[in-house]
Amino acid sequence: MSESIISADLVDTDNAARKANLERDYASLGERLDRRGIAIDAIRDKVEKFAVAIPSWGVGTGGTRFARFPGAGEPRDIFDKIEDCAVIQQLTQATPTVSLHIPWDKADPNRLKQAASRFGLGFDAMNSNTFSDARDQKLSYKFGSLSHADAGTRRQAVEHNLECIEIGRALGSKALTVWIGDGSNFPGQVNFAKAFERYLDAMKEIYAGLPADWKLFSEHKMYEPAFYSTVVQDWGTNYMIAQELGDKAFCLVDLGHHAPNVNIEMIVSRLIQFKKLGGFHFNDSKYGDDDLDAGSIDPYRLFLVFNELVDAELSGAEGFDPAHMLDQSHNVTDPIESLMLSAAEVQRAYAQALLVDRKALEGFQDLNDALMATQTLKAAYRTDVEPILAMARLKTGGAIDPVAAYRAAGYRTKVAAERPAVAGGSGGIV
Ligand SMILES: [Mn+2]
Repeated sequence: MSESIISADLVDTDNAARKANLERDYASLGERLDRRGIAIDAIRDKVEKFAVAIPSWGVGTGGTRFARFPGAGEPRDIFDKIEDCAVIQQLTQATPTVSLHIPWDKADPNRLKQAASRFGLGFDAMNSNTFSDARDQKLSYKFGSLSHADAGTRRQAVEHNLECIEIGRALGSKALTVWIGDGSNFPGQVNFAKAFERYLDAMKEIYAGLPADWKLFSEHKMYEPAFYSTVVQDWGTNYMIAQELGDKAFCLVDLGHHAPNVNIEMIVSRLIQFKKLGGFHFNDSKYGDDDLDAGSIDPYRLFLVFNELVDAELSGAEGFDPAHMLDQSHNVTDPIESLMLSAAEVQRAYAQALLVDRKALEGFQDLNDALMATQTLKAAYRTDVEPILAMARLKTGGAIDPVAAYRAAGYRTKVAAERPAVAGGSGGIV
């Protein structure tokens, strides 16, 4: 039995005050879904099993290149971060794993394992960092890492990734995510082809160090920190990388790493079709890589992404098993509250996508009935599935209203007293 950080009695009391209304709302939604030929309990079962990983760096306050305004009671180290992740999991029952970033979260693997298992948490993909210089690092990544012109710098970056795999092995992780900041700020600064060649050679060395049951995720990003060209700039380049490396290499789609208006759901479909979709970093954006909370700006786009995922799931697409993780930066909210709500937003998009009448949709597509086809998607998207999400949480031991229970518990005030503010701290947007 794993430990709970928030008192179970407090969660029970909060749930008890909301349970009768939830049961009425659930029954009413169940009756309406039944008319559409959908069994509400079957949808709830699937939502209960749906999980999204928490990035360790997400529980700290983020920042922009202008400033970072630390919040109260910020985690001081990875062990504080694991406790914050445990709170999120306790109240949402949707986030059973934590994704570590090395070297930010470097610690004795046995201690890390113990700390996580105390709360029943596991470890998701490992993340390497060759986009900033660690203290005592011999060679700088100012001008790149895996694609750097200097062989010694590339070697150092490869070895760091191999070390991440070693740490991950000890923790029971099964994947390495590689995102690099390599690129250029001026036309002519870098030879595109040579830089990509060097990157591929370096990635092949990392791939060779991958255990048989691991996956390697490469993550594309259009711009930033390089503002003219980026080595792994889009899904096309990412697909070439995964193809070049082999069967254990997959593309990771971070929703914020695309130009505005790019049709991300279509990218997802293509990657599924060619068996190279590795997983997601969920977040939302208005202008660029804003790293806002998942579903906060364009929940319909999130739904359309899940429409593709559910289509693949229901059609039994071969090898389809994408990883789900949140990757967002919290500048003005309590990160724990944002992450709890974002996990629910991802589940909401999944639940809504499960409601799409796929047989009807296919019929309208065959008849070229564009209006009814799009209305079929809208009918699913318009359905308020909140009672399904809340019931899934209640049934699995979480909170009907996670933010209300969290605030009632006074967790932030408590940790603010125990964790004195530290200057700087490790943040980061990847
Ligand atoms: Mn990311």
